[in-house]
Amino acid sequence: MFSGASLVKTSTGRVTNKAVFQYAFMNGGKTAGLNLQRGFQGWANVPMGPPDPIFGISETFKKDSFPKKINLGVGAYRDDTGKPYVLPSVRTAEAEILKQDLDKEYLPMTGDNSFCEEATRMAYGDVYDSISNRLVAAQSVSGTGALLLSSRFFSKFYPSKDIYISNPTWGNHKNVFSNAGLNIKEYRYYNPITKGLDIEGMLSDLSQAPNSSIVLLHACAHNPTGVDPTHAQWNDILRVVRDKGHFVLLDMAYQGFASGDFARDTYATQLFASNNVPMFLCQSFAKNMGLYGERVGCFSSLTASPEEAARFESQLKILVRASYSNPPVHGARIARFILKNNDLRAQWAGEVKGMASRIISMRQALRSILENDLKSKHGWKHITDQIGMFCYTGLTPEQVATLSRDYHIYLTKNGRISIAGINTSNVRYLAEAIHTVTSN
Ligand code: PLA
Repeated sequence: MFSGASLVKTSTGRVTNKAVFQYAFMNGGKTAGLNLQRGFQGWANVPMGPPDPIFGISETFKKDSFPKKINLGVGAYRDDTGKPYVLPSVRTAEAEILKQDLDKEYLPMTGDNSFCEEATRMAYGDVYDSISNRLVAAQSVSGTGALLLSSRFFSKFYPSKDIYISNPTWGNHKNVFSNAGLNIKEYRYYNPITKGLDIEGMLSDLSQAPNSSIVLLHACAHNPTGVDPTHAQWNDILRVVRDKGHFVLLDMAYQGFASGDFARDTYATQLFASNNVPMFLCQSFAKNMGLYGERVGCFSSLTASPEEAARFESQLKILVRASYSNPPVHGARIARFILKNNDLRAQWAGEVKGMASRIISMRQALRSILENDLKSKHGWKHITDQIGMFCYTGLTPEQVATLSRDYHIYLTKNGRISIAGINTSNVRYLAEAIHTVTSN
């Protein structure tokens, strides 16, 4: 590999010893074909990365030509014919917006303020009016974008760099926060034996975490487990968080999907906000408005005073400006239109209830076929106990692999299935496949 060093003396002399040495090293010493006029010689040092555990499944699914294939990987709602669903309220809002012949000017760095106001009012519910003068909100690039802003703010300004996430959690949490240089720590959350919440483990881990740690909590409809704390358990979590002075990051990607009712899903948000816990909230309208690819979300920070809010907002703008300058306009217009129009908003609430109900009926159908028709010797009560879009089935990675290889049924390796991908036409095929792979 030292052969690179002898190549330094070029006619132009522009290539440094170091650059040539690195290139020679990367190529195992082979320097043939080097264009010595250029400093950069290609991405030979970039290793092949693994496919995304969730979106990678959608790519594999698309390539599969088997007619009965089922995608239970990504949490994207499908109607009972298996088709993506654009909410009628969204269609109406879009048509009305089109009639207004609006321009395409830049939004402010914090986005559509009127959308942010409606979004946060919906998430903080009755508490909103008492906190609005010290709440800083910014339209974000959906829920992930809100998490990204959180991560950047923590890395720049928060004293502790330890973030506690539930075990298990949505896989991308780790990526977002470790990319920002934070240390990922886990707290116990799910008990595989009871298939429910390990509240003792969770409270104990949060108590043992250093004071002022960041704690990421799912506001409702926990992904991937479908297991949420009860109100009493949320109160216990609040107690520990306050005792320890932890900072709460609430990820709210599924408002409306836990109970079918937006207001009922705000328990955690209202609890922390009304107790003045320092917190960030990351909202997504991907699932509840079906605006997935439009990337509509809201980041908000509950600060201690209007003066602190002003300082926080000034830094948030600087962060946004350097990241993507300002957020996209179309999706936020749709969401704002629905949120500000009483009739359409009521219609939307009905549509979300409809999606939540169809998911519940698919949970019941899957469990019933497994238990009553196929007489599975395993217990499947957790399918109907768990809530939201997902069921954490308990299937092993091997069983998951068999399902995709032999049955063309795709789900994440951790055994999570998106119930929204099940319908009356495929539920029996799915149940039979699950029964077969769990019978051996
Ligand atoms: N937070 C949680 C807990 C999520 O489950 C998801 C999406 C997001 C945030 C981000 O969503 P957004 O950026 O689209 O608003 N989780 C999906 C999709 C639905 C994904 O992996 O990106 C999932 O299948 O888990």
